[in-house]
Amino acid sequence: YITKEGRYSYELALKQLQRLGNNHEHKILVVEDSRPVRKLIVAALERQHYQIFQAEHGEQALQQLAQQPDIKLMLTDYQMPHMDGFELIQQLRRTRDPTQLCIIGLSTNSDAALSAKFIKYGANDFLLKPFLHEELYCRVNQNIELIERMEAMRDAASRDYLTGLYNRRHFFAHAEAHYQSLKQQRHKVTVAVIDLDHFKQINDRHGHLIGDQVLKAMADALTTHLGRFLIARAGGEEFFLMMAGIGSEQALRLLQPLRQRLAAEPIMTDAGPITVRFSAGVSERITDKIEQQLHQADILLYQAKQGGRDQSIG
Ligand code: GH3
Ligand code: MG
Ligand code: MG
Ligand code: MG
Ligand code: MG
Repeated sequence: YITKEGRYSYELALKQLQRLGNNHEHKILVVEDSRPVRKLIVAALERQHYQIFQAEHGEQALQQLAQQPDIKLMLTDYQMPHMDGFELIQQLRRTRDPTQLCIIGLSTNSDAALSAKFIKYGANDFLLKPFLHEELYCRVNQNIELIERMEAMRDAASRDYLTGLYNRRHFFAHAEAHYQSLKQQRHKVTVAVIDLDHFKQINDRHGHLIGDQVLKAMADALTTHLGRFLIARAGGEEFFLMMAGIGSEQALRLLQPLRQRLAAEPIMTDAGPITVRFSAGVSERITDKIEQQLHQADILLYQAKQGGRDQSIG
């Protein structure tokens, strides 16, 4: 392994080896009509343990990507039969931005404008043929790292830091689109707003840290019992649930085991066992807008609180 300064580094080589362990998780598509060049690139990347897919031209590449939607990086030649590299990139960029698919263009020294053109059409990077294996690795690894970092950032932005559940923003961004497609398919959809009872007392009695432990345990219990639905921490000690394909009667039934479990098994905290109860408002689709349905669930939640808490109303 050669460092920036051109020296061999044992430490970097070791790091590189440790990275290789994860490379098999990454799928790379190599699009190149020249068989010898393609074989060369494929062999080099396979030595790095990446999962490699191949295509001889743009059309084949599109087929491969349709079959393997989790391919994250594509290396593509320019001149190819049927569909060239630019047309391929242009088509792909209509549906996949660089946070979903990284593209490295393969250009040649004979046309100096090619590299710039690749970038203009939407490639992230380019590689001049012929290239050293070392440069291929550097560019591929760097682009894979970039995509991983972007995925981590996207995930962090959509989750609640304390509980790891989706946050309010993700719920609305995701629920709205999903909501419309469920409506078109005439599927039922129910939302529930769940709020812990007298949670403030737990904080007041035991402190915020213990309150946090209770919130985490509640999130775990929600995931265990209702993990197949979209669950979000809406804020504080309030949670949203979007249950696709489920009516409100069934939703009320599905909340029962969670209620029973929380009543029967106190949450183990650093301040000892604490029993939590919750109130819930459950609303089946009434209008086109998820906000209105949530508002309806909120009204029912208020009724549940007024009616003595520890109950779900649908
Ligand atoms: P009710 O049964 O009417 O819902 O009563 P409640 O005490 O649960 O509701 P209230 O809205 O009065 O209090 C909610 C409390 O939740 C107040 C707030 O300090 C606390 N809280 C909000 N976010 C967090 C958090 O992230 N951690 C902790 N520990 N407490 C939080
Ligand atoms: Mg070619
Ligand atoms: Mg509460
Ligand atoms: Mg309250
Ligand atoms: Mg509340």
